Amino acid sequence: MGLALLAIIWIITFISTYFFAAKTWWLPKGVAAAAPAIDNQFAFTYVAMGIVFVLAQGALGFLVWRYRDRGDLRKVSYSHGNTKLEVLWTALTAMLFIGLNLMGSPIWAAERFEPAKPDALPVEVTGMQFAWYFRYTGNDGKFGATKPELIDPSSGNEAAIGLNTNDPAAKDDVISGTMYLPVNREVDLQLRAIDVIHSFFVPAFRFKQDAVPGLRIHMHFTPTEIGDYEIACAELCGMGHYKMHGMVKVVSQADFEKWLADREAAKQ
Ligand SMILES: [Cu+2]
Repeated sequence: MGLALLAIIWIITFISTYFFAAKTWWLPKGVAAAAPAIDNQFAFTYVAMGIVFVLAQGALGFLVWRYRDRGDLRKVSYSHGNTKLEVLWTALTAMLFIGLNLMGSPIWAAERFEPAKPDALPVEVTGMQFAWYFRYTGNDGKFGATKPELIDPSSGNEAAIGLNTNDPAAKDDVISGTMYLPVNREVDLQLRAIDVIHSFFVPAFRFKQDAVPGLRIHMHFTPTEIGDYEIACAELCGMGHYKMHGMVKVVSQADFEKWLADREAAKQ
């Protein structure tokens, strides 16, 4: 019986490890400036945890077999554990956990807490059940005011985010259901949510941040490759959560300016 358990534990361990290892990479190609560092962190965590998993499951199978019922009638002695070993593996686990956090947090903190570059493009992202809206400042470089009482999700773009069209700064604001970004230019993102918590997730940018009602959260990142990338909501936000996705189109600076000018012209 002990041997059968050992075999089952080891077989499950090695088969599941094989399937994880055989799929060498789990994310789409990274196309943002911070992506290589995040991928390194991801790969390191993945391999370190894989080794821990295989060693722990290997030891479990071995010990199940080693201390199997041998059918003799000797009195069983109960062990209260081994303090030295417990201190050792608790310390090792803590080191791994805290170490991974220390390694990873500067990558995220740089996007979150360091200010964006002065020439960064300000883009406001508003999440609502169940759509994303993207707002650009227009020529004045300023976002117009919004008012909660003007929010009307059932109507078009401007009212959906509660834009106060009487504010002069709001006149040239461009609002879009698709995100356009110029390549290789930093984006100064401002995240808002109208109703519940959403999470703005662009796997290709390795970027994920909650959008929280009542907060304006600043983050910044730099897309590095022209292309279309998927946006998903990564926070279970209601019945329509599954369809709350969008596209970000990374284009050349010239194409971006043209798109913005066309949108601006369409407002006149
Ligand atoms: Cu959502």
